[in-house]
Amino acid sequence: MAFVLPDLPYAKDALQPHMSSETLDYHHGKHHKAYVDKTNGMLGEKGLEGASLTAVIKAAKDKGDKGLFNNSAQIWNHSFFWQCLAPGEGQKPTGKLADMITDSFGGIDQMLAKLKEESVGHFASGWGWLVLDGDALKITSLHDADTPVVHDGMKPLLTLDVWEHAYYVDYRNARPDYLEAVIKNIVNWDFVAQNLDGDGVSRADQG
Ligand code: MN3
Repeated sequence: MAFVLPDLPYAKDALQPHMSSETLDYHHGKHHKAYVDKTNGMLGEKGLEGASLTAVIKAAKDKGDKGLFNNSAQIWNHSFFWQCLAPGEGQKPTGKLADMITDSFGGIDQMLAKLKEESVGHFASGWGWLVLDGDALKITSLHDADTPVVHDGMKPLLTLDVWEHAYYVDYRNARPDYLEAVIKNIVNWDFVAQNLDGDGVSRADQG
């Protein structure tokens, strides 16, 4: 069965002014869709028809198949990323997640500053991540299409796309301004908290 482009979990104009409908037209409708189409076009020749998305990503990694890995991993990364966002203003972590953040980083603002610093500082294309590493919260970044799906023990909680296509329409080259707006306003902290169960990988899987 072919993989599909998942619908956005909100209207295309719902994240404005922080992320425009034009950005989502391109980022979801063109970039994310292209990863889906390219992956589907490769599954037959690779003998992977019927495999789940995460199984395809792991098989591509094991075989050193960069084309299949990059495209399939980007399906998963984007499917996870859209769920990490939600319409709103000034949304903040609450409850157990907030307590864990304070224990690990000294406070929510300190964690958000560290997440922004890591994501701004990632050279060229990649993804900023808040993950569970064992039972501890950790901020890291992964390059290009690299994904927690292929890192044992790295359980994804939140990701931020720092490829230029994520911000060029709205912020031109100003990656820090994009990250400031997203981190301070439209993160879906309920989704992030849900992923504390360690099952974040399954929430962007399909097939
Ligand atoms: Mn992207």
